[in-house]
Amino acid sequence: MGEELKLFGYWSSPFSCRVKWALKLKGLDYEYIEEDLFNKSALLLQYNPIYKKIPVLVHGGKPVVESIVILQYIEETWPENPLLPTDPYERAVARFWTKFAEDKTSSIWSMFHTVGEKQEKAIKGCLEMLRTIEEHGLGEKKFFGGETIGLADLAFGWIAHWLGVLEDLLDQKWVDAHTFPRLHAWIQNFREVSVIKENLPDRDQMFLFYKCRMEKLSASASN
Ligand SMILES: N[C@@H](CCC(=O)N[C@@H](CS)C(=O)NCC(=O)O)C(=O)O
Repeated sequence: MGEELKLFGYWSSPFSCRVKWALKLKGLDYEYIEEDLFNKSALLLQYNPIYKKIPVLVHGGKPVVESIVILQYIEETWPENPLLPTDPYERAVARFWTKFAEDKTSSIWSMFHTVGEKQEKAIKGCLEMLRTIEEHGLGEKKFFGGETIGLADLAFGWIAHWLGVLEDLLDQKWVDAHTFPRLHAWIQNFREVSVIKENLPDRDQMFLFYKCRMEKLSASASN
């Protein structure tokens, strides 16, 4: 299929980064359109009328929404440089962890969108999730699906970058080589992949972005 590819995204969104990484791992050319989430474009609303969220991938004029659905669409449409193992059992395992990442997203994401007690609760939930990944998800493998980066790794990508920004903001350290040795090694492996390394949002910009957001949340919570 030689049709035009467009990605509607937002610079700091781990959901749009997942899609960007997948497109680049597949070596696909696409046009990136940065959305203003505070003043959404008519096109975004037209393409994603149900959730009105980014990311949206538009392929030959047809929109695909929801980041994990988009990743699966990309994998099925462009099977070269596969994001899933070939063995059916290994595929099922990789899909399980992708689903696990998706199922936990909203509770994890609330760490970035709450303050005070709610945030502490969300952090506790996140640490439990990280413990599950540490004990059951990675084993001795470099990535979730084996020796090469795949779907589940992209789904957990926020752990490798966004979580560290939150640690800095709250002046806490949750993931290190001692507490989460496998996860810590996975973070290094993930960040070493050149497509990932070259396509992570700027850390200082993210720090300021989330700092500002949390200050606003704290101010409205105390009013
Ligand atoms: N489940 C969605 C989540 C996407 C999402 O939450 N996108 C946010 C940006 S990080 C968004 O568009 N927010 C705009 C809004 O909620 O109005 C996915 O995986 O694509």
